[in-house]
Amino acid sequence: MITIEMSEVRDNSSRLREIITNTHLRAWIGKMAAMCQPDRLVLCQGGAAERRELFAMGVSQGVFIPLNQEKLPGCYLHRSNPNDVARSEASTYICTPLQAMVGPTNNWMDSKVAYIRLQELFGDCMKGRTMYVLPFVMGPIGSRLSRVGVQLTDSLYVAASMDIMTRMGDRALHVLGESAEFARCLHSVGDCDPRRRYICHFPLDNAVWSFGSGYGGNALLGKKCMGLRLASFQGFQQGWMAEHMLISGIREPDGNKSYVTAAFPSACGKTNFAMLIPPESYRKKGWQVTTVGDDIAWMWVDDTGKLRAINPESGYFGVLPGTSETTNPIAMRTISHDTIYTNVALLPDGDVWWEGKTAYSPAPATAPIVDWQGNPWTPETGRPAAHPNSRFTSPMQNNPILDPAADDPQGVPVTAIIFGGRRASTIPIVYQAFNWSYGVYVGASLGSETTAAATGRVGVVRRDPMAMLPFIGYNIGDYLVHWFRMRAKMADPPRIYHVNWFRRDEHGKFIWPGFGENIRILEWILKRSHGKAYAVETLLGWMPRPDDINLDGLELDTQAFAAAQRVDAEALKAELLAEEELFLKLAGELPKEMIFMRELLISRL
Ligand code: OXD
Ligand code: MN
Repeated sequence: MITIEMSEVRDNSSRLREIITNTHLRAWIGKMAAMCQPDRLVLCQGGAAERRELFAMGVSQGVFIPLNQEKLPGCYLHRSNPNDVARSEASTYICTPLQAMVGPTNNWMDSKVAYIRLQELFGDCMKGRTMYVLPFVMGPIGSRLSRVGVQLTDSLYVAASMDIMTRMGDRALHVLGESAEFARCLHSVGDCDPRRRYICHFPLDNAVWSFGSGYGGNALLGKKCMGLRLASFQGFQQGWMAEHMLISGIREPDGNKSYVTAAFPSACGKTNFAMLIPPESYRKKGWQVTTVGDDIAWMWVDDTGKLRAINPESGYFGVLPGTSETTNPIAMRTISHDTIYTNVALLPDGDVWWEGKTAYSPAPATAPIVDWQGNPWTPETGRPAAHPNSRFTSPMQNNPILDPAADDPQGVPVTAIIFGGRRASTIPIVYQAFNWSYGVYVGASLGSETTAAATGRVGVVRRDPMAMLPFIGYNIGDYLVHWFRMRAKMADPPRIYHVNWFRRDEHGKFIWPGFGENIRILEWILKRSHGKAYAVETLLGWMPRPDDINLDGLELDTQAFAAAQRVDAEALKAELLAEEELFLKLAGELPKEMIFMRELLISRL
């Protein structure tokens, strides 16, 4: 890292000109530093030594607590402000000159008004603080879709996290060269007052200004802000797609490997899916799953008409509660070293704990367990020890089943797109859309029970089109039209499916075992996509006959599976009425294909 004094910025010193040769970047940094008035700037260059230095600095400043370095080498605990523990959708804005550009599902602010309001907040906000300058690349270096961003932030936690989540440092400046094309990401934790929290996106300026939060998607601006909101708008303009999707490689026993992408709302199991270990009977036959990405896919159609995908990130920011040796052993290995733990409980021996890590709460030892807020904790307190949205930040290189193509600029070909929600009733375990247009309708009408990943009520069904509701950086009507139109570019479009691992029986018990056993459903999905499996036509789409899913070794028999696949016409009618909530909101913006698809479904009913 290189320290730059404010005087050098003011004078545009020759040293500064040597360090940052790009005139556009230097001018922008100068302007932002003049507004924020940090004591100094630190340019991050990336690399292992710098990462160690960032953690050492964080420890001395109390930002990071070193964990037991024998058990968890290179791991640190960070506690966020208790009022700052999830994405703040209510404080998230798309700022444009015209409200019509952002549509009915985004908070809008006039860009001029937003800049004035934000300039007031950012004015002098870094006095007494360091401004970290973080150049980064989203996407494998050299990919046609990769994009450079530069984040300015007063948070050391954010600097260390961006180093894990993105390709940060000198290589980004190298990719940028003398170009003016980079996402301008300005960030300050400010005083972390939720009333003064703004996450403002300026898609027309390729810029994000985020104030008042140091947490996750509000603060790591490469992720949701640039990787989804700005990128989805650029994709619309330039003919590609930025989606809230994992990317997985699946190798079948015959050695053929296919890639699927899957869109699930936040905290619905994308990371578990991306790190799936098939049960032993499948592994023995040669099935293997590998991870390309667990949260974001950028996709384009190549010269042969095939949809290809890259993961723009280089790390995982995953939910911890519920993650264990049984539910996700790959994640457990991934987070066993060189990982930031945020808002988990601290055990007396310097290990960490969260609800669901072990079947039982850790027994209190001689010293007390400390909860995510730093208070003594016992199971009797009745409070969770870890925050329900506590997270890990780990580099993808830690993942023992990382796909060899995860860093390939050419990306991977997409065979199937899977939409999924968390639904206790109504929606079967799996069905296939009849065609691309109906698949877009299926994705657009996706419903899911809300989780702790965003502030607000948990457990209510919300319409979450393509799992992108909080992340579409422009008008949702245009977004859906873009999805329909992408079909015309493709010679052989991916097949589209819907899954629901979360259906419950009349006793409230999950019917489908989930996790590694999901490979049984993926087996049918791949066979279907390659034209090698049967299906029956139903109201909702193509479904496997119960015999078409391998249930060997499961408690669930064919009859129970058939019950889990049942579509109740009355429940489906209620579902269609519930979709009305979204359709009404989109009135006037709704592409006509959506209305046709819905009418076809109603007529099948
Ligand atoms: C995430 C989210 O952090 O979707 O990935 O909230
Ligand atoms: Mn996400």
